[in-house]
Amino acid sequence: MSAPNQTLLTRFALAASVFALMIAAVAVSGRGDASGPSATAAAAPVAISLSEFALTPSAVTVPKGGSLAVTNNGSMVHNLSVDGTGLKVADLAAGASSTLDVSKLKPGTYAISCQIAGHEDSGMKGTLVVSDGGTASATEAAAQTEEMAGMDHSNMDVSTMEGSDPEAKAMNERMEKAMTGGVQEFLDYAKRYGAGTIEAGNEKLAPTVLADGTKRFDLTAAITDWEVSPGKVVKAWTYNGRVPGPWLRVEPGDKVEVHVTNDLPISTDVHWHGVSVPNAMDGVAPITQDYIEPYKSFTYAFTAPDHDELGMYHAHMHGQVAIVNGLFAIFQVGDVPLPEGKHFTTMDVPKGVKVAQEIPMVLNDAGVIGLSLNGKAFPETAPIVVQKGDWVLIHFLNEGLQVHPMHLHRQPQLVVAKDGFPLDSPYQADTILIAPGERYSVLVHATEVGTWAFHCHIVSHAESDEGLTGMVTAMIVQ
Ligand SMILES: [Cu+2]
Repeated sequence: MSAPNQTLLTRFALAASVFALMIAAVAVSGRGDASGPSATAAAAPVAISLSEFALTPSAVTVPKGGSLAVTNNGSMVHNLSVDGTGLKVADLAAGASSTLDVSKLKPGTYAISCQIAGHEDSGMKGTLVVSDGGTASATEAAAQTEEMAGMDHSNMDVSTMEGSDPEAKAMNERMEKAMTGGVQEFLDYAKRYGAGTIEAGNEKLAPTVLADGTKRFDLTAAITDWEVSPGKVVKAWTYNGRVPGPWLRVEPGDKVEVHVTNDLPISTDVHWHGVSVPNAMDGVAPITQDYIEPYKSFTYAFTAPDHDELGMYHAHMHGQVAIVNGLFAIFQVGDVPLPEGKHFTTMDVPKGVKVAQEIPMVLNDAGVIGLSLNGKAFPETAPIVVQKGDWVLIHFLNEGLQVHPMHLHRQPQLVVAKDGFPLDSPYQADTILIAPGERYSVLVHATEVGTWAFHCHIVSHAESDEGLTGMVTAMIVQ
């Protein structure tokens, strides 16, 4: 293994221990003492959290006669069913809670799942153990509930452990192993990206140029298999089979045609988000056009604006499902202008600055794709590999349901444009908050050799009990 890899491993092993400490600090104190006075109190509901796409904890134990406190901590509607028993919590909106009485269940093990189509297959399944051993203490249940509320992705409780406890040692060993394994997988994927053997999104699609100079693109919307992370293949909603779909790029003033064929089972449309198009081409069925019904086509035709724009395109119809499941991509007119020959806090952008790489980072957090960068979740996220001294232009585009503060270690990001509009006063930052629908363009000067973590700083979007996850990648400066 090369030196940068070792550095990365060391760094992430360190991150693992910091994470463990953090959990120790925030987890509520005290496991219930079954012999204490609270043991005789009525059993409090045992907490379980629903999110995209997991039940946390995935194995939950409820004493005989007890109940489950079910909270939807995700961003989509979820429910919870005890399979084969008829017991079910009705659909819960994001943030909603409900109690599921399972007192009629005999001691034993039951399968539990979210019954919204596709959610069980995507990971929202687990087991419910109804235990025989009397009621759990109210303290324990309350502790679990509080822990769940504070720790989106964790069911660890190490608050009463010492580093010398065998249980703590075993847990730490598991965590380090998961963390190290994930990092190694990421580095293996980095090599495969380098070799071009991974099917990635944002593929630049060359137009067909018609006799009158019109640039014509063909898109097909369909449900296709898409590998989000190693071994996790989902039924994604895609343009031309990839997530994100093709990166369409034209010049100011170009005549453009985009021929869209709908192979989805439902009607669709295509909205050109942040792109100046005539009203009839805005892609909001049934207001500005008719639905593009299954197996039908529609041609969007417009003249690109006379100035640079950085937009996106996505389904507007049922966007809450269609977009987050993968129907999103970039539409760019011209370039994002750069502040050449200007001095900033610690950066000097030279005149005629040459951008070595222009890299889009399309964010998503929901649907079958889930927490992801360019349709991929760690460890299958593509690293940004650059040479020392390179200038890199990165476009963040948020197609998800939540805000994401994107943090690049060590190298500052110079924000040069918001939603494709060049800023009068570009500014440096190390963390850029991108809300749904927003685009930020940042210029990075890769001056420091090393493997630098690059991730969403909502830490539960980047870490889980299984190690790094979701919205994590790295900038590798060689
Ligand atoms: Cu995030």
